[in-house]
Amino acid sequence: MSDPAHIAAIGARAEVMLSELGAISSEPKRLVRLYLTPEHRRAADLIASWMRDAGMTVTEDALGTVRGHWRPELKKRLLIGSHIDTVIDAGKYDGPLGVVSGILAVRELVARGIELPFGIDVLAFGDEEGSRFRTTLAGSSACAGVFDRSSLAFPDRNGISLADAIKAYGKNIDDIPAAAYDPENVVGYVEVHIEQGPVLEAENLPLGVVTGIVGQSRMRVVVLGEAGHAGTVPMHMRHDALVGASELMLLIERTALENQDDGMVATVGRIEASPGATNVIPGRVGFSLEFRSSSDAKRKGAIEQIKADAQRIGVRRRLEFAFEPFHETNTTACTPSMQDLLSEAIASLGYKSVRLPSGAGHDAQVMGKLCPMVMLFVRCKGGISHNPAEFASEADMGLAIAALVRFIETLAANDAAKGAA
Ligand code: HGY
Ligand code: MN
Ligand code: MN
Repeated sequence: MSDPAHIAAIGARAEVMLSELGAISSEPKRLVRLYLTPEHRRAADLIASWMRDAGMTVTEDALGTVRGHWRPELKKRLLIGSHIDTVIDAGKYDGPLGVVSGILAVRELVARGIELPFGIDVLAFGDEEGSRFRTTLAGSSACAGVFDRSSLAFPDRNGISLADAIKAYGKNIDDIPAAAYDPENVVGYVEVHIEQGPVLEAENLPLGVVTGIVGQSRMRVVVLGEAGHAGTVPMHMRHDALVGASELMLLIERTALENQDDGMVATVGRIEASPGATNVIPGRVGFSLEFRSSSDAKRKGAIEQIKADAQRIGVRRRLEFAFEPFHETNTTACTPSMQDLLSEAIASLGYKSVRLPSGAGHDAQVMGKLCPMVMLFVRCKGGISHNPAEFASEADMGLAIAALVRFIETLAANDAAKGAA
């Protein structure tokens, strides 16, 4: 599969599919597709139809992951996947590119009548972003056998629990354990994803091989002070929860800036102050906080630092700070031998590639707990993502799918050679 016209045609097909999928949104003016919603159902049905057209049988597990099975009779499975949920006001490539790449790679294998010693499951996970519930990576966690059942109680903003949403979607939480793969039967997991960063574009390269995915800690911080009359409470007598939260946020930024050698980042993405009136001193603030770093120790150290800072602010301002963690994943290395196979596959197409870490989280992080895992990054314009301006070219997507097919062929040849040995 090195004919440039054929590769270009596959990239064009990917673009058509991603545009069709990208049109499935709960809002007319921006892309919002949340886990276990009617939009998730419509997207899952569209993807299932593509999988069947490509010659796969289709099932869905208890967490709504759509699974396309090619050569279901074979015990050994290569898993290819990514997520189909989105952030709020998303781009159309983050996630779906990995599912469409898997489907088009299987189409290519079928078209060429290629025999493999393993079957392929293409997996479309419904919850990687964590945009609806505080969970994240729910679908891949179930496949990897590490699903945290306590997250079933997590409510969405309307108070609907994950368990109730799963039931409303037509699934049964009792079937969650059955979603787990047996590691014995899994050859590995590979995920094609836009880079969501500037490196490949800066290097003028279409593709990159991911060395590892940074660890993340996500939590909710609640600040309790005292609501009061904005006009009558003197400044020195206030216990203003929003000012206290703001002071901590500047220290959060400083802590991340002091840890740049590990690429530490810290973000407060969402905040609410109550009672939320112009003339009332905020008595309660809640905000989301996440830290990421290539060093797990540094990341955990930074969180302890921030808790100590909060303690000091609390004493001085007579505020209480509570930290409610809800997501933790350690830095996960991609399997070196699979990285090499992916680099060779790209080289066989006549392209150089770089190896680079991922600052973004991915389903691959969890799948790495189940089996050997690797990710293929695709250049994206300006490194922009989690933004409707997100863009990957047809040419680069075509190359990614060609490299994926070549990767699968080499993996099969190595597997067969091992088996023959
Ligand atoms: O947040 C992330 O890194 C991913 O896009 N969910
Ligand atoms: Mn994302
Ligand atoms: Mn993603």
